Amino acid sequence: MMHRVLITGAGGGIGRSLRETLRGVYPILRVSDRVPLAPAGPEDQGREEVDQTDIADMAAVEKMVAGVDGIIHLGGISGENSWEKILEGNIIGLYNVFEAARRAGTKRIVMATSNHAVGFYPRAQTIDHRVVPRPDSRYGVSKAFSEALASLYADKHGIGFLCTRIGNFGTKPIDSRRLSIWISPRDYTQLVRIGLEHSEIHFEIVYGVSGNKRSWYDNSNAHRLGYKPQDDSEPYAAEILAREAGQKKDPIAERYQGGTFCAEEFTAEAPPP
Ligand code: 15L
Repeated sequence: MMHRVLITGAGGGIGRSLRETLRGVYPILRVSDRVPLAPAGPEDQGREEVDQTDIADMAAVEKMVAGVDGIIHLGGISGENSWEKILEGNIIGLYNVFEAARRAGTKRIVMATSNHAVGFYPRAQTIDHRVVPRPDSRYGVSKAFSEALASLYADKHGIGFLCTRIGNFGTKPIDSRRLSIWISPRDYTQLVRIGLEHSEIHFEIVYGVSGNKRSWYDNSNAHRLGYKPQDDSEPYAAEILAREAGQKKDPIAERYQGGTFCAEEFTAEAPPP
């Protein structure tokens, strides 16, 4: 039973959206970020607790997770960055959240991993949740690490994990690459609720994508857990493709699922297989 649910990284785009869509779903929603958040809303719409924590600070993280039944972990760095920043937010910060959750007896974590953990798979290939990671960036490596750490904490400590490899979250797809990886707010809310409420989650990886006709993913693991996406990027396709027609594109970015994350800092002499 989820009584108090914590959202880390609640000041980011996905966090702000979930704060709205999960309002009143659980008796108490605790929202946290390292930057100040909007104050708690009126209690009659669902009780909120507002917290400010830097996840690199273990003592603060222990206070943040106290009394929490489930965590939606969105905190950390959400794109490519320097190794120092990735290390602080996505390796040390991530470890602090999982370890503090273990000490506090938290039973469920929904983790925002990313398509960039597997970004070097070619677009011509359909991949499922069982492929080995092919990170396309330091950020992608940190997301593969998050899946490995989640697996450890599931097997060794019995915390149930739903790792959602998010494609691109937004109210609509923003370009042709995102036609394949887009997820709408209502579909992501549905996945998060499966992660928190499904009775039999040990360690699962799913793709955080809507039911896109152009998807590069076999998301059967999400469907097995009950996910029924309501949205598809297809109605946006004609307009986006017409807008991009004739645009010059980077061949590495175009060849791989991770797009520009693959092309940035690329120095190999030939494209990988
Ligand atoms: C991600 O993982 C990022 O958090 C987001 O900002 C986008 O870059 C997204 O991937 C994407 O691939 O579009």
